[in-house]
Order: sequence, then C-alpha cells, then structure tokens
Amino acid sequence: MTSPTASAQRDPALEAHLTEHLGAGLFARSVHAYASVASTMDIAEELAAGGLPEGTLVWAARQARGRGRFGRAWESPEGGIYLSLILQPTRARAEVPQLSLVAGLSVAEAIHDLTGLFPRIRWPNDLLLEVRKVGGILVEMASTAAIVGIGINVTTDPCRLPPNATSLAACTAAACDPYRLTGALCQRLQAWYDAWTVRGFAPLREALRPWLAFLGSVVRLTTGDSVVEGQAVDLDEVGRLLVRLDAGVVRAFAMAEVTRLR
Ligand code: BT5
Repeated sequence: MTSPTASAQRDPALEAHLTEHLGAGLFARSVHAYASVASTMDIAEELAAGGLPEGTLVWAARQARGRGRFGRAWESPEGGIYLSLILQPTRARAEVPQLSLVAGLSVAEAIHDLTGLFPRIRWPNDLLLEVRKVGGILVEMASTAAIVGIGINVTTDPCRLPPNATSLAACTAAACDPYRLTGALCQRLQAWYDAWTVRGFAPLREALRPWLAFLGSVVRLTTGDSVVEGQAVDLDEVGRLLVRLDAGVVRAFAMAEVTRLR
C-alpha cells in the first residue's frame, strides 16, 4: 500500500500563503499543505511516526476520504479547511480527550474574531451555527503523539454538505478567508493549549461556558446502545457533561451524542 505522504503532493504556493498568516508560533514551524489528500489525519500520523515535531500542521483544501468519529465520513469538498496538528501533550493520557474541547473553543473564538458569528460548541466536538453543523473536531492517539483534526465549512456550498450542515459564508456577509481563519485558529489554539498544558482543564471550563450549546436545555444522550434524557447543567472539572436526570441525580458523561429536546 502506498503511504499517505507518498500519494499526495505538497503545494509550495499554498504553504507560502499559509505561512504568511501563521506568524511565528508553534504551528508555523513545520507546515505541510496540499491541494488534495485522502485524509490529513493519515498524513499527520505518518509524519508523527517519522519524528516530525510537535506543532506540525497538515492542511488540505480538499479531502477524498475525510473522516469523523467512529469511522463516519467527513464531507470535504472545496471551500472548507481541513487540518491536522501533531501535539505531544505532557499531561496525563487520560486528559488527552480534553483536547477536543480545547480545539473547539479555539475554533469558536477564531470564527468569532473573523466574522462576528457566535458559533456554539455541541459537546464534545461539534461547532454549530444555529442548529446546523459548521465544523467538527477529531482527536486520535498515534503511537508518539496526539493528532487533532479540525474541519470547518468556510465558503463551501451547502448543497455539497449533509442536510444538517452549513458553512460560514452561508451565515454571514463578512469575508471568510480560509487562510486568515487558519491563522486566527492556530493563534487561539496555541494560547489555549499552553494554558491547558500548565493549568489543566480549569481555565477551559470557565471559558467554554458561554460557547456551549444546550446548557439548561433538556437533551437526549446516546452512548452506544443506551439512551438517557435529562437537563444539561454544566461541564465538570475534567470536561465531562453533567446532566440532571429525572430523579434529580446529576450524572457525568465522558462520551455521548447529544441532541436538544427542548
Ligand atoms: C466530526 O466527527 O465531527 C469530526 C470531523 C473531523 C474532520 C477533520 S477534517 C481534517 C481532519 N482529517 C480528517 O479526515 N478528519 C479531520 P463526527 O462527530 O463523527 O461527525 C461526523 C458527522 O458529521 C457525519 O456523520 C455527518 O453527519 C456530519 N458531517 C459530515 N461531513 C460534514 C461537514 N463537512 N460539515 C458538517 N457536518 C458534516
């Protein structure tokens, strides 16, 4: 089988353009950009195994086989940004899934910086505008690194997306430049990643609250084959979703699909 990096061609013009917007931070050190790849996750995993450093950014304008969680597909037509970052967290392995919320907050803030839109984070990994999904986060553990994947529909024509999806350009008249958005996102992410590295989830918990979708709402949580309903009340100190069940008991969920009921 051909390796992911051997079957994709880096694009120096794209890399130069991105570098202009990345400043001098962590994610500007090693930039690998492509017009098209199968999945930026596979490329980042291969680069991490080959010893590329923390901060390496793999960016693509299109993906042929973008993926979400649990083997789902991530539609990746032109107009979106698709990126994966190699991180080498020094925090405990059990805390690494928190990177999904670290990245979600950074994406929400970057979108707000650029467009004035106020996206909501549907715990644990979706970005919503109104009720439609505009972005998603995927955290995977590779042998030597954590790979954080981010997909955002920027100027994508919603006709090319699943029915419950939208793009930034479909929601605002503000300019939605994918390179500027990548730069803003990397800046925000570096700041939150540094804060998380030093202080853990506590600062994130506070900062996330205003961006969370469904707090106070009655939600349905689906975890594997069990379905639970209750009121979403908060995140706990490690990023789990706290839900008040009918009996008044508050239970913490580490992983679930969340839908708002009312
Ligand atoms: C996610 O999974 O939301 C994580 C998506 C991560 C994508 C990035 S792109 C860069 C990097 N390289 C990759 O190959 N992946 C990462 P999940 O929560 O499982 O959501 C998947 C579901 O979102 C699908 O089943 C569809 O319902 C929906 N979906 C698919 N493509 C979409 C899109 N472009 N926009 C909005 N929703 C989409």
